[in-house]
Amino acid sequence: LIVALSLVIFSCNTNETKVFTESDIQVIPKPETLKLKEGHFKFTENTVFYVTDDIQLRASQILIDRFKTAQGWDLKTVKTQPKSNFIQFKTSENIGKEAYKLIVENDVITIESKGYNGLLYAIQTLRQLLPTAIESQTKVADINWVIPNLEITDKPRFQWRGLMLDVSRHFFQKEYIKKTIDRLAYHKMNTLHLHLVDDQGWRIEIKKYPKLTEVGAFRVDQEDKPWNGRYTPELDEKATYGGFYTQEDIKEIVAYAESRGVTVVPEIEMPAHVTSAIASYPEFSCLEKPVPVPSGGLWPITDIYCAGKESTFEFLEDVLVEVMALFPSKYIHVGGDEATKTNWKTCAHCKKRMKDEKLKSVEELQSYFIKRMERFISSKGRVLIGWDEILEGGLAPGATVMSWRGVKGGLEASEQGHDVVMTPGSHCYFDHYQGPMDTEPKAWGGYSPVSKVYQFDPIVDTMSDEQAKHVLGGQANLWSEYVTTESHSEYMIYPRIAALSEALWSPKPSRNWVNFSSRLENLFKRYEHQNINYAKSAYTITS
Ligand code: TNX
Repeated sequence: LIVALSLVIFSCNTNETKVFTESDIQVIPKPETLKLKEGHFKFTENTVFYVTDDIQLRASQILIDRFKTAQGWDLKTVKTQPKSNFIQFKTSENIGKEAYKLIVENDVITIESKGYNGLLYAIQTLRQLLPTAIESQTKVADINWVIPNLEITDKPRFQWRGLMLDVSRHFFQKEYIKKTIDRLAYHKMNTLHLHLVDDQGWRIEIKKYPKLTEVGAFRVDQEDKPWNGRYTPELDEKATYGGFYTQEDIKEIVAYAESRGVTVVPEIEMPAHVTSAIASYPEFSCLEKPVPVPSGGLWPITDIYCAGKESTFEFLEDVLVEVMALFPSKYIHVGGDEATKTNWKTCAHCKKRMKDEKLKSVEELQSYFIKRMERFISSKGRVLIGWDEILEGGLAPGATVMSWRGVKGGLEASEQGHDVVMTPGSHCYFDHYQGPMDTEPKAWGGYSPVSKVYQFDPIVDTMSDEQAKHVLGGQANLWSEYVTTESHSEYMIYPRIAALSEALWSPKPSRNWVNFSSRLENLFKRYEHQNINYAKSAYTITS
């Protein structure tokens, strides 16, 4: 069979014989079907992109930029069909939203897709079919830019293929976010969830409440330090560590993501994990006492939003109005996790609310809180998504659940007919260790090496077909209590994201760890060209 699949290609430059076999095709995530054929296409200085609309032009630009940097070529786009040596595009209605077909022949490459993402993914596949030097950031010596003739049909298994970046515990610059978006698209991932609010920092400018960023975006210590919970005004004066995105920054990030086929989902935490907001506006908490913005991964923290006062809801609705104007995403994440409800039990406003609304427990009060936000968000035509704690005390009617405490929340929500995104800590927490603890940088705990991430399946065996239909996909979460720098963040993300991308994209029967890990070496070369500080510890893991 291998002999049958092997195709002899005579390199024009060197006259050397190059034999292509299926094992030379190292694309990650693995395409749905691939057929090697006889012959090859060779990119030259005269290769042109035949484009008939703007999105074809935009997608082509990605490859044009690569050839410009890596080879110094200025590949052209043309509007009339050339005779040979070109890439052409076809729009097809009989293909999925993110699907594509890629046909490589001697003189022409044809890309068929329905929408922008399919087109973009075909370009990313072409990039991965080319020699690794296509990723070079400097001009390389002349290379034989040959791709074997082939036919690929490809589409994602899941529609939600995400990564969450926690930019609260540690702040990451806009440029890093944009870089990460490029890399998500490279892995055919389509969702970037930004955790913009947590105890340790409020990271988005809200015009109506300027103190959220003036006060809430800065703290004294960068590192994880014990905090005594007492307010010391001198600390505020010294607060230097922090940062936030202006609304202009957000617009830039969202537009950039859109051009890379990535949706940015904002998370505005509530009712807990909000010390940064309470430090800015203590009146929205039950105790109304000033608190500093704490450092590190402290939990539990008892200061949360007051669920009794109307002003809290007015504040949150005002915030969400500004957030929704910036993020076109269908989903708006409201957190909802780990709310320590100690203060709610003694707060007069909360007690009155419980009485008025006939709520029997503080869990029901949290459910009331989230249901109110869900009504507001759905009245604006958006969908509320929250961590699986939003199930407690009753799930809001239109809510989608992000299952993080294992898959239990996902099972329960899908059983109730709600959509879910699976992100169990066991496989999807990129703040966990990925190699031996004594040689890896300090991590949150847990052990999720690349091989384990690869085993992830958002569909749980015990799910009915009906439940499985509610599984939108999966996501990795990189909490940043211990992740202080961009290079450390990269270290935690790559190559685990490659394993996740294949788990979420490729047909389940084609999943094979040995085969995947044999393709990793090639990806690592590409990461090196892209200056990504990937975790080399993945090398040592073979099973
Ligand atoms: C739990 S996952 C949290 C985060 C922490 C994380 C550490 C979730 C919804 N909440 O606040 O950063 O654990 O792994």
